[in-house]
Amino acid sequence: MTTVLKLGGSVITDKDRAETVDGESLERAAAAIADAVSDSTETDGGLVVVHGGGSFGHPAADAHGVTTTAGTDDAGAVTEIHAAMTALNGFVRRALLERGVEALPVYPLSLAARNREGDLALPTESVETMLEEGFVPVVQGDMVTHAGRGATVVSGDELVAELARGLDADRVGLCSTVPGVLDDERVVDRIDSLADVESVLGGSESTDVTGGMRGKVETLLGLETPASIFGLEGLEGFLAGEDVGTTVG
Ligand code: IP8
Repeated sequence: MTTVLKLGGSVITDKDRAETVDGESLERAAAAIADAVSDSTETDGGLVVVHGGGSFGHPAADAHGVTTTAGTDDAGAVTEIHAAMTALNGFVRRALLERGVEALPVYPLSLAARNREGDLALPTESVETMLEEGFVPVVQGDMVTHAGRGATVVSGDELVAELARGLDADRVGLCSTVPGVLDDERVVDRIDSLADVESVLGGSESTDVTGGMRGKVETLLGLETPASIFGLEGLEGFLAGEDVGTTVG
């Protein structure tokens, strides 16, 4: 069973304070991952952790006017945004390493690229070999070079989708700040098409250059593998193989 899990940037950072980790949430997520990696047969085929930008990547990208489609030719700007994400990647890996998880960093800037149509190419040999060797790859949302546009943002959600396809993953999970896609207070169990939930999918309140919940659902609907969106309280259950939160696709 190969699992791709995204830790939302807004889960592991304080989205309202620049470059600040939400220590309690990160510790909780790292503990759930460490338990799953040491105990659960669900993650026997390997676990890939992807993380979003939160208060690290998004303000940096916003300051340079860069999104997944608006690019920059300024290597300094690209490096600054990349460095913010690399700093967060370091916090995530440290929390995992402290719990005995053999976490290694994956930097899409040096690995992936977009063509003129904006399609992402992400070679997976490196991640595959990490998994075969028992490591847990920790992949950051990042900047990538983009044909004709310099470099653009690649969101953790896009990376999750590419990795799920490339690794033929069995399970995909997005750990978010909410317990699933919400219709008023109620968690929507299942989403099969965007039209089903158009009215309940709002934007994100904090600075988010990559599309909020609507973007997540859209990306996940394109996958063969059904994906779950859930909150931190659902992470242990997800890693134990349970259906938690909202299932998309
Ligand atoms: O939080 C964004 O990743 P996301 C990455 O998954 C950057 O959308 C660089 C802002």
